[in-house]
Amino acid sequence: MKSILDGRAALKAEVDKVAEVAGYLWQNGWAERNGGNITVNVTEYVDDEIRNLPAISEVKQIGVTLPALKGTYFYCKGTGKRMRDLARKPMDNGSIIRILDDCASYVIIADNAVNPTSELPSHLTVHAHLIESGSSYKATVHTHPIELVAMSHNRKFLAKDVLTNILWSMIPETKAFCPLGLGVVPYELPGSNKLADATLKELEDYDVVLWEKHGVFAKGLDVMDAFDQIDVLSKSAKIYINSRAMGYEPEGMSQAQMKEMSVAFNLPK
Ligand code: 2HA
Ligand code: ZN
Repeated sequence: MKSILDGRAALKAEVDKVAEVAGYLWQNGWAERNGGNITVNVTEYVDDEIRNLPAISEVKQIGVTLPALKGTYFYCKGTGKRMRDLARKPMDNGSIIRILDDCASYVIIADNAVNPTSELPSHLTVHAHLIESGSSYKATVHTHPIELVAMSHNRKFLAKDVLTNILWSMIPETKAFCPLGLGVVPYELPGSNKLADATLKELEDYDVVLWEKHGVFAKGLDVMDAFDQIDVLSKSAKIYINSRAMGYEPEGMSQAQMKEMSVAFNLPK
């Protein structure tokens, strides 16, 4: 079957990265059933031929008006689709959409009429803010990492930057590769506007935010970058939990050692 990716190496490479990350999410046990979402702004890979492709769906409402998205295109995981299936067949379990000129509606253009994620309004709202702020970030990922979600069930970890400091102190790389730390969004109903608004606000200060008793939401330069930041935080959470399972509170790197990291790697915090 003909695909929009045929003969478009750069666009295909982006979708291939989504498929690779979807496989990692499944292998890590972070993506049960249809859990999680990925959206990527692929506008920079769109040529005139793509701009002229006919819609393969009716016009659908986003639910919000986002002027910054005029003329943009996104790869979106399909609603109800499984990450483990997307890993093998990204264009059967996701689709490419075109935002229409009213900035409030969209159509699917390729390859199949797979309806995008139910979380589309919140993902697109984040993308609109990224564009407005001149960010070069192009990807958003939502997933359910076991250890980080487990830690979100303890209220003492939810105060500002408590978890950030614990996770940074478990292994030097975590601060180097997730230099803004982990924001926290108190529990809200999945898919709700309240969850979207709280996430958007927290993403002003962090690249990854923890949704209490649910999962994480990350933004990144590309889907691999968003995944890597979740992965290093998750690694630290595993080290913390393994230490506790051996019967002790892990010592953690000292504040001086973490400061030394910040100077050596020119980190913002
Ligand atoms: O779309 O994980 O929270 C599946 C989800 C929503
Ligand atoms: Zn979820």
